[in-house]
Amino acid sequence: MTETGSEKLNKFEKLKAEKDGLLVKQEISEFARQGWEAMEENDLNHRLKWLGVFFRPVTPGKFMMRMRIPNGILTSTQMCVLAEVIRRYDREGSADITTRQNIQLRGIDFSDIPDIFNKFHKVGLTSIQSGMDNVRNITGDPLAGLDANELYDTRELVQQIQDLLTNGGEGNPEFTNLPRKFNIAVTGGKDNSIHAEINDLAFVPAFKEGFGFNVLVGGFFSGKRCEAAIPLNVWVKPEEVVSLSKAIVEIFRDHGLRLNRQKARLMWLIDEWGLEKFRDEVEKQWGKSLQTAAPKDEIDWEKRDHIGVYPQKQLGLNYVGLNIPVGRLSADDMFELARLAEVYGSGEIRFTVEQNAIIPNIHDSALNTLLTEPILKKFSVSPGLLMRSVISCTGAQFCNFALIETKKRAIAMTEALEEELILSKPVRIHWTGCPNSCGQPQVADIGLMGTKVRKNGQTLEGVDIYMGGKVGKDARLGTCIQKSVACEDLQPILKDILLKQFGAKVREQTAAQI
Ligand code: SRM
Ligand code: SF4
Repeated sequence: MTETGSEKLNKFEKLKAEKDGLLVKQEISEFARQGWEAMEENDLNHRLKWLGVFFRPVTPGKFMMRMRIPNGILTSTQMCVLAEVIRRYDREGSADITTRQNIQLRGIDFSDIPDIFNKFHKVGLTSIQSGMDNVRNITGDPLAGLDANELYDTRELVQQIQDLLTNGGEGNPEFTNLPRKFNIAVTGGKDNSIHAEINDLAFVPAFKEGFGFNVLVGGFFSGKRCEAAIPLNVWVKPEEVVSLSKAIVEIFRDHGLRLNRQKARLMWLIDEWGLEKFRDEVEKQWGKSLQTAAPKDEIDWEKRDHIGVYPQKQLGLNYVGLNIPVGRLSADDMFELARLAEVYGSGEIRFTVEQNAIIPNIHDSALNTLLTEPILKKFSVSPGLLMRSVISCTGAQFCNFALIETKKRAIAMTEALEEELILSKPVRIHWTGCPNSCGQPQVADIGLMGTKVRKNGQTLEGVDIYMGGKVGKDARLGTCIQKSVACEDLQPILKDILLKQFGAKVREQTAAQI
């Protein structure tokens, strides 16, 4: 059934129609003066997210701020500003690197928010339009401009798309009422380092008339349905990426389905129209003829995790990938990363979708000293083969959707398994606290999705186990292979999977054999 404007709107459509989310930007100083307790419910719970400010029902009064870090790249000055923000809140202040190469800040007092926005503004940071029905942080190749094998440096394109959609970070009312969230990724390397296949819109390198990108559309995860993106049969030149992104977001904004929020992501519109009509409408909106896709794309490599020390394309320079277990940072950690970037590199820090950090532009002569820095004990360049790949969403500590605690559990389980087993290769284990799949269990070697299980008459925290996710070349989504495992019973099950399917060996046995 096709939707019409006269049919009943869902509650989010109503609240957006009553007042656009971006309008709270004008009101934030007054809100902060009066206190969050005095705010109207929809402003507090929903519209603040248009500014990247999230009320956390789990920690009322302690807010989360979600930034936009295009291509996952920050300067050390920006990192210090973010660190200063959370330092005020002592132990309650923390930050997380997210699965979209981004940063979220926690423990924030509401009354400080106008001042924090001023601080962001001074150093070119923005948190605008990072939540609710907006385009999320735009991901790009974490090695852009560093990798000798890259085909295209994605940094400028990603920044241009963000600037267009957010009006240079100030907020753009043209794109603040989408039917639902929208994810965009641009990759210029051969290893699909940003999971193109799980974005609503992705550009992957491909040659036709010179270098350009094939376009994928409709990838998404939700509690109801998960789909890998499909080829739109379009190839564009780099200089066309921004305008095509705009046209596709406009199509989604103007025609995306809005009645049922569970069926509002782009793929549902593609289903309703069919891919051919969708492509035709994109062409009309773009106002130019679309070229058909290049016959093959250039995603030829297995995905790299960037942990370790690697030479850059610039002779004598290196990038160092640090493992930040489950992405969690304290203010001190952030100051320290900023210091390392300044002392040893060029004052730049990058994030990956694996919730890790990269410090680029380190001269050969500075490498050895950098590797003796104490923080590298915490954020290792050569972590265990499970720790280097573990990923976790926020989970019950701060997220009210969560069915289980994730981050602490992910670290404890990883440590316990590494103690028991010797691995011969990294195994990517992703934890996610509920079916929303922010921790992307479907792309993992082993994905763990939080659920509640009944055991001996009790309700316990548990997981559904996913396997078969493949990233990089020929990426595909994993599926659920076992449901409802209580977390207290999980370790031996994971051990068994690692032994039988990933070539792990029991530590004692190996020791005895030697
Ligand atoms: Fe997510 C909602 C955290 C990446 C699918 N996600 C949420 C909220 C905002 C729910 C809430 O209000 O509490 C979570 C905030 C919790 C908190 O306090 O941190 C949340 N999502 C995250 C992050 C922080 C997970 C992480 O630890 O890294 C990631 C932030 C990314 C960013 O910087 O913008 C995050 N979320 C994702 C991804 C992964 C990705 O983009 O590659 C997905 C699956 C991909 C996708 O969207 O297609 C994802 N989040 C969702 C969904 C399900 C969307 C749907 O169509 O149904 C929700 C729920 C919703 O939007 O209604 C959700
Ligand atoms: Fe929260 Fe669920 Fe997303 Fe985890 S997957 S951050 S629990 S919404």
